Amino acid sequence: MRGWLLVKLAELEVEEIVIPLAGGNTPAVKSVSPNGLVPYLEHDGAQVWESLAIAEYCAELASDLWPADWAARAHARSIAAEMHAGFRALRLAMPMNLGRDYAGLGRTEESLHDISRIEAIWSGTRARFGAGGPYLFGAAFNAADAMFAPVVARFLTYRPELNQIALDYCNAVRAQPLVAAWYDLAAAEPPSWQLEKYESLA
Ligand SMILES: N[C@@H](CCC(=O)N[C@@H](CS)C(=O)NCC(=O)O)C(=O)O
Repeated sequence: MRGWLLVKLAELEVEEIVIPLAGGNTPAVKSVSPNGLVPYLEHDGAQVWESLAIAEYCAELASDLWPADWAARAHARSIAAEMHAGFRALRLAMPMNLGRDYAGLGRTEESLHDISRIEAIWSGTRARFGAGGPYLFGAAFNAADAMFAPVVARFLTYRPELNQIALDYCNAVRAQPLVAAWYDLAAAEPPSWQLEKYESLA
């Protein structure tokens, strides 16, 4: 989701190759991607993997993916890097599955700790840089928002208790046209792509 959003935001001309995941170690992914994971981008002779590296690559071609102000840009890079490297407990307890209703599931001590840190990041960023629009840095949905989009998707599926700032932010991200398009694409996936371990949680 992150890589796709970033490439779309930067309007790169790419051929999309969709590989149904096996839930880890998918052979078709391993055979094409250097780290054996998606997202993986090939563009104009460059090979880029890891979503944060894809964010930086896309921002070289579309500089407005990071905020123009240097302090805001530093903050955006910091929270994007924190997201990229962290929140493992949240990821494990609330596996991403769009459009499901798993309200109340996945609330472990560790995942709730991650969630409160995310609330603090979103509240602090919105308070300092978010005037003028619903996203982390205001009116433009940028690379930091794209990096947090899968967190939003988890919150919409598992519905942990969130403060109003986080709830409003989740709704704004869900309504963003590219995010909405990703949800539509996910809803259109054939049932054979679904993984039982993620479908049997409710
Ligand atoms: N740190 C990597 C994480 C990528 C990752 O975990 N990708 C998962 C899907 S979201 C994957 O490729 N899984 C392979 C599989 O399920 O076979 C990034 O940010 O790009």
